[in-house]
Amino acid sequence: MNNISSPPPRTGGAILVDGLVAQGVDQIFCVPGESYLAVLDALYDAKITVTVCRQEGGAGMMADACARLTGRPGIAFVTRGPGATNAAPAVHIAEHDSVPLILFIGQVERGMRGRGAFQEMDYGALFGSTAKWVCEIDRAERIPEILARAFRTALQGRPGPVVLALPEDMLTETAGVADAPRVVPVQTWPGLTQMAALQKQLWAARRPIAILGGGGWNEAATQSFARFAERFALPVATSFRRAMLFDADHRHYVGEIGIGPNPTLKHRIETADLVLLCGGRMAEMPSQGYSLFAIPVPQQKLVHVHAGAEELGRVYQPSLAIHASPQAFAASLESLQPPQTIVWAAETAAARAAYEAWTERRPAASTRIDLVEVVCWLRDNLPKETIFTNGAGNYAAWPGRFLRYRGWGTQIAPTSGSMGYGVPAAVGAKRLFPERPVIAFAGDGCFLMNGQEFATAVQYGLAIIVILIDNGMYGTIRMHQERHYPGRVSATRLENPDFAAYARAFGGHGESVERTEDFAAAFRRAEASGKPAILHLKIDPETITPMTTLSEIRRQAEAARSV
Ligand SMILES: Cc1ncc(C[n+]2csc(CCOP(=O)(O)OP(=O)(O)O)c2C)c(N)n1
Ligand SMILES: [Mg+2]
Repeated sequence: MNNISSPPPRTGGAILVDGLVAQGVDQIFCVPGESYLAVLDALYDAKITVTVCRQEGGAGMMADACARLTGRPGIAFVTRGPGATNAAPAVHIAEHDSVPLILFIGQVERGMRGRGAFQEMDYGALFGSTAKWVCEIDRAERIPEILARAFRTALQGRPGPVVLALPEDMLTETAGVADAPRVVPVQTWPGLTQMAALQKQLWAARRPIAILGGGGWNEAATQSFARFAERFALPVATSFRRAMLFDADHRHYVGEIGIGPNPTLKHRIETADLVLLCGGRMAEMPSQGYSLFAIPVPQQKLVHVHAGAEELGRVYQPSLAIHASPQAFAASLESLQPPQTIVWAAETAAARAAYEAWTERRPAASTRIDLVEVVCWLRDNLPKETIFTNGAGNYAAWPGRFLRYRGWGTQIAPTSGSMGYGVPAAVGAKRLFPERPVIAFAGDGCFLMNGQEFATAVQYGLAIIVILIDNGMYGTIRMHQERHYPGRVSATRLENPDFAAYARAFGGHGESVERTEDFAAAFRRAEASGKPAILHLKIDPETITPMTTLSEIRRQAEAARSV
């Protein structure tokens, strides 16, 4: 018997796209494939901005960047087999960095599955260890159910990636089903007992410090935490590449605990009597190779706040575990009362002074272009709302140390250390916020991993500015090589193109900058061009970190060998 109130039939492609609209999706990033033509067709009429990319890794990273800025799942569509494998880095990044991402993959027709059909793959096996959930939608009528669950899974608990495979013929079959309502993720609230225990531990502390990290924050949560830090005069550090969780200009901000941290900050955490770790996992990079806290029981009192119950006690057994999302926890902090006398107030001021000294401009280490000066110029001259992105490489140490990330939504950087992330992340961010300046830092190695997405920036008129830091090598690996195998340079040298000409060939603005004093004017010309731009900075390969040179690393390694 017909149900007279059932919605009119739609194709699977239309149900899916309407469902995305119902979830509030307004940006998707894709590389097309014949496996999901029905979705592309439904997008033709939809109120969704579609960005067609040059490689699926780039598409996934753009979606990931948008997710970091909106808090809603980033959406990428790719084709089966090679499209899916190309997108794998984005799924890994989203897993490591706790970013909600939904990757849709076209799949072979249902009746052909298991035959090894054209580009067929088992996505459960491929993404089984990285995605939070992998599912193949086998009937169009189940799309609303599975889509809603995908949004919930990506957003709830510890956020992360979900992969949905879409058999080609499922997308063309019709079903009369209604869209699921917009998912509002549940926030996990801390219990009153735990907040009271936290207050007690704070009142007993003499040298406390907070460390912010992880995913699932929003602007309001960062502001609530800042108010709490002010009321308690608490020093606040951020975890590896999570600097945007706390305004670097704030008098309680004391720096990032990541690669090559300020030694005084590291010491302060080591000698703290209470660490309030909020949202982060204290994985290998922030924990300095798992050496900062004793395992399994840290020497400091550790209050660990995390939205994923499975993360609490995963490595470190905390003195107080609080199963709460950053948003709920930050809101709950309003109820805590600071002690009448804050005994650590002078410590907070000292920690801030140490941060300021650490990030102070310093004399150029080389006569060639000086990255300290370049980054300090950017921090002094760009508006507060500027978004900075980067990928992985030693070049990222300069913005990591000398830039000031001034709050929510200003930094998009992979804690997973995935090269090639900075350029697509900048394209995604600029697509979302065309009015905000978006700057991508990239090494010569990093840039060419996804540099082709510069074409996407040109195609959509997205005037990102890439600061391309060229030392003619995979510098990070060369540094490790010199440490472990001094003088034996193997597979780390790069012969590079003229990157300024590359930018111009793509229809962008490109310039080489040879001297520090020419940077500011070149940057202003890049801005004024109104086009996506690359500023090609050929740095002295010797300046391998803000602290030391390649020759010095080699000399020390050789000296250590000869004793
Ligand atoms: C996708 C990926 N491949 C390889 C690595 C290993 N790796 C880390 S840094 C690095 C070199 C980065 O080179 P470049 O972008 O030129 O930056 P530099 O270190 O020279 O400043 C490599 C190969 C990685 N992190 N990610
Ligand atoms: Mg390099």
